[in-house]
Amino acid sequence: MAARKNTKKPNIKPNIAADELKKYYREMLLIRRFEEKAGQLYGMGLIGGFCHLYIGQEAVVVGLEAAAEEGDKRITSYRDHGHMLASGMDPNGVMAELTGREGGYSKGKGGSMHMFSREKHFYGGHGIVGAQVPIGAGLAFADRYKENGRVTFTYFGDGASNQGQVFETFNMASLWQLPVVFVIENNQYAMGTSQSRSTSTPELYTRGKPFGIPGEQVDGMDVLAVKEAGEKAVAHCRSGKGPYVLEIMTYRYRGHSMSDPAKYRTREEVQKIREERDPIEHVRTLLLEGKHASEEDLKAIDKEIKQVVNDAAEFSKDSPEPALEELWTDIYAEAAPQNA
Ligand SMILES: Cc1ncc(C[n+]2csc(CCOP(=O)(O)OP(=O)(O)O)c2C)c(N)n1
Ligand SMILES: [Mg+2]
Repeated sequence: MAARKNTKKPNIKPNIAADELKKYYREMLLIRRFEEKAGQLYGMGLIGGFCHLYIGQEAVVVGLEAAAEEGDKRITSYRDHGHMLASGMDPNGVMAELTGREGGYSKGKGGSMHMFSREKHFYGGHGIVGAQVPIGAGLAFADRYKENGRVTFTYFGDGASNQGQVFETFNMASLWQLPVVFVIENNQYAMGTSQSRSTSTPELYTRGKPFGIPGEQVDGMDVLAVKEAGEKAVAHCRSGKGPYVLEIMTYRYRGHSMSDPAKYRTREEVQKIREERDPIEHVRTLLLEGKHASEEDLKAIDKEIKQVVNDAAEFSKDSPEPALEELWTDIYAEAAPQNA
């Protein structure tokens, strides 16, 4: 990433209320602390299988959720815990699923990459790179068909953006003017492959251009910039003009998954971005320097979030593992969903 140094004097735009900024601070902090706890539980052997953490990328999902309205949908890859929390899913249910417990969103049978919530319009959690992109267009197709004014946020990575099915989807989404925001979370790496080693044209926001889809690159370490771009994209989709591409420049601090030794980048690279570009620190500075919150106010928020995350871990430990008979349930749908 062109790690731009944050030299600008913090300034809250007049249309951003301090309460709103505190809300984003709280939401980003929840994701970070939740992910740190998930990392710890993984280390203790309480989470098994794959686990991809979202630490560093929090402003992307929080900014876009701020631009969403009730009933809008979201779908993403395996790096999905942040999206679930930002959509309002219960941290207890997410953590219990990570630890394979009955109280989890998929009754402990899905794990990190396989959680869904129709109530919060969250459609997963997909382990096959790029697979969620056509599905996201399908969700938008249903909304277009029903003429209900809803928009679908379809998230995918810089690596996934080189997949063939993404271009097929762009073509159809544009042809049918589907209300879908294609969100490319450009964290610059696809597992151990940097973008410069894998991608012929790094300007991913232009990838929709051959299909007539407008696109924009956004600073993903600035929650307000993400929100603003999200609002523009959503307005475009909702007004019936078809899809929109947002390439959001971000960075993941942890390895690709818990088993990644991260030999493809230096510690200094990570450290530099953490120090100069951290999205949570950015909002913290805005709040403090703008005198919209005191150190004590922020400490109180930290304490509150820590409690929510500890409670989620406790809830998970207390929840039993699924019974053996559960192996034979939830295999076939009982009825096709009508009003998803
Ligand atoms: C079709 C397919 N190919 C390869 C993989 C292995 N794989 C898992 S994640 C990943 C990298 C994807 O990177 P990116 O899209 O940038 O997302 P990020 O992990 O950075 O969020 C790969 C190659 C897979 N799961 N599915
Ligand atoms: Mg990536």
